[in-house]
Amino acid sequence: MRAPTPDSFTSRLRSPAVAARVGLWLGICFGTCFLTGLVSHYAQLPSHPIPFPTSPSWGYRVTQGLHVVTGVASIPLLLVKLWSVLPNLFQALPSLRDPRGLVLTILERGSIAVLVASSVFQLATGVANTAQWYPWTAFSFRTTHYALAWVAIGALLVHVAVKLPVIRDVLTSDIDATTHDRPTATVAGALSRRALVRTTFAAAGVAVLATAGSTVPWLRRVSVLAVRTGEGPGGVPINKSAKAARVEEAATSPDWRLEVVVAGEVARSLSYDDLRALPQHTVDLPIACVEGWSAQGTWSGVRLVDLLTDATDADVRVTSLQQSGPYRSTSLPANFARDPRTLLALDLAGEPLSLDHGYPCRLIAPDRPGVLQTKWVTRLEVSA
Ligand SMILES: Nc1nc2c(c(=O)[nH]1)N[C@H]1C(S)=C(S)[C@@H](COP(=O)(O)O)O[C@H]1N2
Ligand SMILES: [Mo]
Repeated sequence: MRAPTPDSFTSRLRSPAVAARVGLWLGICFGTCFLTGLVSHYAQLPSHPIPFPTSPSWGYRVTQGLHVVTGVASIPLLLVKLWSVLPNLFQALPSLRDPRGLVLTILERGSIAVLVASSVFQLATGVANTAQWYPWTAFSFRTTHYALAWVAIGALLVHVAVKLPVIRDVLTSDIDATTHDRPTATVAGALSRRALVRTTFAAAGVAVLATAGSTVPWLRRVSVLAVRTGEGPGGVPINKSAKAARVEEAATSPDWRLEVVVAGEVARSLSYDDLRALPQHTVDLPIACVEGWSAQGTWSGVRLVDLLTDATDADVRVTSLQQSGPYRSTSLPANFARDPRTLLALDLAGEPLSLDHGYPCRLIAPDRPGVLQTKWVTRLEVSA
């Protein structure tokens, strides 16, 4: 059997006209996904050289929702894009008599190989993450997903730069123009180019609707693929349960105390009743999980800044009862610690927190990734 050549592919649909139209939207989705991913990565840094804003309180909810939605939309777009350019994979290399052409071709194809591999990796790990499925143990999701995002966007920029003349030409011509087609791409497909492009965009739209319900409440009913249904005590889903975190006993013990540590000394030690006796405040703030789901809650409790009375402008380490796991303890930047909306919440929707939502008390701060909204808090440490 002979390997195919580009001429073995005869469908008119596999054309630069289709590739560029689908590619344009893929590029828009990828770019949005990249930028919102940078926001998420920055928000999760333990301290911020430039403060991350605490307003609007729903900012991270929107950027992370967009991150997941544009990533999901990219999947059908990428599949059709790859299908439309498949013949190029079988292009012969220029001969050795044309060394310059050979080097350029290898560089260009190399950058495409990197682009395809990193894009597939980003989308696959991203989707696995939204499904809370972590099949990898050998690497940290966040570090790897972040590093490869730069690889993918770099390779994408090279690709667009190389193809710019063709892209510009086909996007400004009629979709059925044949100027840039391969000579053998002459057989009409089952549908027109316009119909293929429209079907692809529709598929991307359906993929978005099927997942966006984890962020957009009124879409919940159509989002068959949304992992989180919005169900849970107080209308907020539960991420990690008290049982899974192995804190059930410590969280319900009468010996539980909230310790406020300043300069290495325990400055205050408060019981649950002590916390209840302090002035209580109510805020409406979302939990916006990095995995893409989010939900608004009405939280009541003690303002964090009231607990830190004489503390300075320092970051605050928030530690839970959990003994292990990456989120047992988080760093709360100074501007978040001082925001009057940042609470150590005791209640959700007018009821004491359920054990799974972080009883006796949990952190809730505006515009903060869900992963850093520490539950089952037992210690606040002012670092400086
Ligand atoms: N101690 C502790 N706090 C935690 C977690 C955890 O694993 N341990 N998970 C975080 C994550 S990933 C999210 S999205 C929110 C979810 O809060 P909820 O379960 O109350 O919705 O809690 C955060 N707080
Ligand atoms: Mo999360």
